[in-house]
Amino acid sequence: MDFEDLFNTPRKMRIAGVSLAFMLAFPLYFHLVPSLLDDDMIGGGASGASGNWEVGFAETPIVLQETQVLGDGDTHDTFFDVVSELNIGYIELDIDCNDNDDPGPGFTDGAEGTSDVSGVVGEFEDQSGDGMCSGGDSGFTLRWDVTANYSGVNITVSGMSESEIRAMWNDGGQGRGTWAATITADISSPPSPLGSIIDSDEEYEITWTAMTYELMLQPVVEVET
Ligand SMILES: [Ca+2]
Ligand SMILES: [Ca+2]
Repeated sequence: MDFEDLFNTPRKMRIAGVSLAFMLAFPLYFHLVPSLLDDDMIGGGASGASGNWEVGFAETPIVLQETQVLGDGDTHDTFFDVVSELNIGYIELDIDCNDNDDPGPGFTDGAEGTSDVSGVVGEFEDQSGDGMCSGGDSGFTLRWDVTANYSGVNITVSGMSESEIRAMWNDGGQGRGTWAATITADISSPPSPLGSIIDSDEEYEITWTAMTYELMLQPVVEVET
């Protein structure tokens, strides 16, 4: 079989062409793949490899909402029982109110509150807050990070293994139990010439949120050029 016999029909030429393509493609493939998955990613086992990662947070809020109408100086105790298999990013208590009972400006009602974290697993400090009932996102908000420095914003980390990342975004089983707070109403009424009370109360919307999340990890593959 001389050289010409290899290419003397269109079929043989096609086969020769395909063979040539594979001969070129395979070494190129095996040369390229190790650099795509560089040493950091293939060495050290699945959880021990360190490299660059996109870290995202798939958040699911657990929400409890209640509404209370309170007179001046009245208090209301509110409770939020938290159970979760997922990691908890933070716990938030938001009090909103909108005093529109007064005929003119001024005499806006307010809200005060103090937490009681004694029924919660973990090291949490009690907080207190207050704010005016001027509508929108008024009132006040208390927040506790259960996962340290939790923001829920996607970031890229470098030089860390998957297990190190999972250890960093972890609530350590804290934040479960009963979160509690006492809300106190501060009602302000304009003077009335007839001796009647124009504004005697306010409606407080109480919203507890436990923001749970699942880590979304994606290795960043850097193609060397
Ligand atoms: Ca008022
Ligand atoms: Ca009012």
